Amino acid sequence: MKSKYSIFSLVRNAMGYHQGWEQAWRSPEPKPEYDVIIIGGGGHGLATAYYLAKEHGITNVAVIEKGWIGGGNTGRNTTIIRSNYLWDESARLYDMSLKLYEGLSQDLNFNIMLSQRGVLNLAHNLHDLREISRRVNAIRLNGIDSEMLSTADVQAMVPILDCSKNARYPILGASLQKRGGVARHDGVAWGYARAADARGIDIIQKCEVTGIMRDGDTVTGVETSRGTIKAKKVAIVTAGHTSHVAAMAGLRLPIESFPLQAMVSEPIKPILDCVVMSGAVHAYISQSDRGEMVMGAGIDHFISYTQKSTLAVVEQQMAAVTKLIPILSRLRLMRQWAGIVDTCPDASPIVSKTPVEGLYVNGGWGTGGFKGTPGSGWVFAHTIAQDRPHALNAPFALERFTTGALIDEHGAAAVAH
Ligand code: FAD
Ligand code: PYC
Repeated sequence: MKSKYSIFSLVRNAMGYHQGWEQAWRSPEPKPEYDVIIIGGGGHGLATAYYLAKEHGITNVAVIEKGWIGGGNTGRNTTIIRSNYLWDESARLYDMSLKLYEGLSQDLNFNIMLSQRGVLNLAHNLHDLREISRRVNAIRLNGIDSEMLSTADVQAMVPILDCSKNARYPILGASLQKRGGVARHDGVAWGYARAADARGIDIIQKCEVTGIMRDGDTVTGVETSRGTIKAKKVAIVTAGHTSHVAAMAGLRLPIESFPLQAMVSEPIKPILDCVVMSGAVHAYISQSDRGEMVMGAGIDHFISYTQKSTLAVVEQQMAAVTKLIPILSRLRLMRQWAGIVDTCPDASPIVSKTPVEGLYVNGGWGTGGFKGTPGSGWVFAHTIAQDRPHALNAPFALERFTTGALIDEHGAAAVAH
């Protein structure tokens, strides 16, 4: 069959300043009322909308986004995907998410550029080595791929790492999850948006939720910068602003918000074909398909909503990264940015019903929610549709902060918090 996309149409489109381009999703006016309103058009909100339609046949749904879809943490993260979490509850949720990622391009008919290039976590001392091997064993007991590498294995896999005996950060070994890797973050948001729109979901951008309406203990809708919209159910999926938006409904959440910074270098030829993380030196690095070295740090040390990047983080970050991979000292940095991440006391997310009937919350994914996007959307859609959690997200309910059944994943969050 002859393709409608010839070289001439490519040139015409390139010169045409988007005129005549097919819209990937509609831009509808808000309706007066929906069955479900999802506040937040990041990956998690869009995935929730998609699975509400696909798995539960609920399509009278609006995703309300104050800026543009994917403009929050979804478009600011460093795209690392993995499921090497310690506890059974997390292992099940994150690995289900990874499995969804593995079929996502086909499911959405949109290339999310998943690249399972492997994720390495370095051990720099005996304590790291013991901790990492304990983790590898726990992960394997959950049926998830994970293995230990020796120093020689690490050196063979990443020749540019300084694995010498007198290195500033000696490398005694590493864990490897081969199924881990990266995916195109915008692609995930766009893919879900397109597929949700095709199933009738309204995606409403440049519309800020300014209030959540209640009648006694039941939610009734939202106030927005474009007027009041009624809804039978409202879902808060506003990473970075979860506690602030929940407070609009009178809820106080155990969440603190911090900036998390990352940066990329100028593009260079391929030199690194896996993801390298080091919890001990709070640094991680991968190479994007465009050739940029993508590097990130731990969270800033203070609570803030400023979303600013700082020189101190570049200095710390580059000091660590150039000791790990000395040849990078010749590179120029190109961009640096920050996102605001919501962290819970146990470094695990909240995917839950709330004490307000018809109000649901999905947040607190901290520094690690990109990998959770498909799984989070899937279980949250189930929770909203059935008004009860799925077995996979039941342990991540708000109640754990009163029962004490915390899921401490500080070690798995590793680099970041
Ligand atoms: P977001 O994409 O932030 O979406 C929330 C949306 O809500 C935003 O678009 C926002 O504009 C909107 N919103 C907020 N308030 C309102 C309102 N009042 N009305 C309407 N809309 C509102 N995770 C990983 O797994 N791997 C990584 O490598 C990784 N690296 C990271 C690096 C950095 C620098 C950062 C900042 C984060 C990183 N993360 C990573 C974490 C990950 O990005 C997040 O956990 C995840 O993207 C959260 O997705 P989300 O859809 O919940 O949030
Ligand atoms: O969760 O893998 C992760 C991660 C890496 C960098 C920030 N978060």
